Amino acid sequence: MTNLFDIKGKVALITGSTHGLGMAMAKGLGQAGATIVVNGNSSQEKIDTAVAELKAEGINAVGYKFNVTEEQEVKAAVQKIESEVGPIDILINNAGIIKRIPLLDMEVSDFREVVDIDLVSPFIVSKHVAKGMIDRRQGKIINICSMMSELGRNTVSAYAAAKGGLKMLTKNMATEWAKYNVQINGIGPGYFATEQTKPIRVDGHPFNDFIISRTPAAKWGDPSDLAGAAIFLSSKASDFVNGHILYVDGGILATIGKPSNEE
Ligand code: GCO
Repeated sequence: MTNLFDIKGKVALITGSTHGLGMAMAKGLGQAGATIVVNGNSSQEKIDTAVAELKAEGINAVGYKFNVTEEQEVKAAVQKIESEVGPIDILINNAGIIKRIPLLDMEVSDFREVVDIDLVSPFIVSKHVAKGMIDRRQGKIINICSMMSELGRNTVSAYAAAKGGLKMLTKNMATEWAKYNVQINGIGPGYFATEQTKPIRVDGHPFNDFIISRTPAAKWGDPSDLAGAAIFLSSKASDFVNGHILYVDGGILATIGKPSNEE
């Protein structure tokens, strides 16, 4: 029986993968044999450091600096990657930001910046990568959604609007592209221990205690917990899965939670 989860030799572009969940998924797919194309836009040094970290684990990795919100940069980068590395078999739209600001205090520019990076850029990057996947009649696109694709929370309205939209964009990509044997799905991470959540995760922070009580697994996720879902949605094992958001959340979305006096 062929290994349904075999992704050896596949080329995987992961946007925003110099750190955090993107780096964790890069390690997961890389350790499973994929060639990793690291992307970032902050600095070439961060990209080089991330590539070196992956190579130190025996992973075949290269890095490309481009701004995922600028279509001409994305178009040129995709062409460069596909000529220098090879056709992109797997695209993970991971790049994203969050701004924790109450709606009434949020500037329109802040709202637009979050939506631009978290929702519009997956559209831009997917549009240019999908063209080759459609021609080849094969490809995997994974959009990194969120608990906020399903639930609201104080101060993260722009992020929730973007991640809710990304859930529906995922379903529409599947609607338009599945007939070309391209599978487009999402991963919805729960609350993970990353730099992005550090400000709300410190011991004694009320939100930290809340998440521990609200998560049936009673802990923050470790970024390495995402590798299995990423490998599944990048491999033959998910060839008939489309438009699905796979939540890796320790059970948060399964429950309304419990009173503080219950175990
Ligand atoms: C927050 C967190 C969340 C998580 C994740 C949950 O402020 O609520 O940062 O946004 O990072 O997106 O799925």
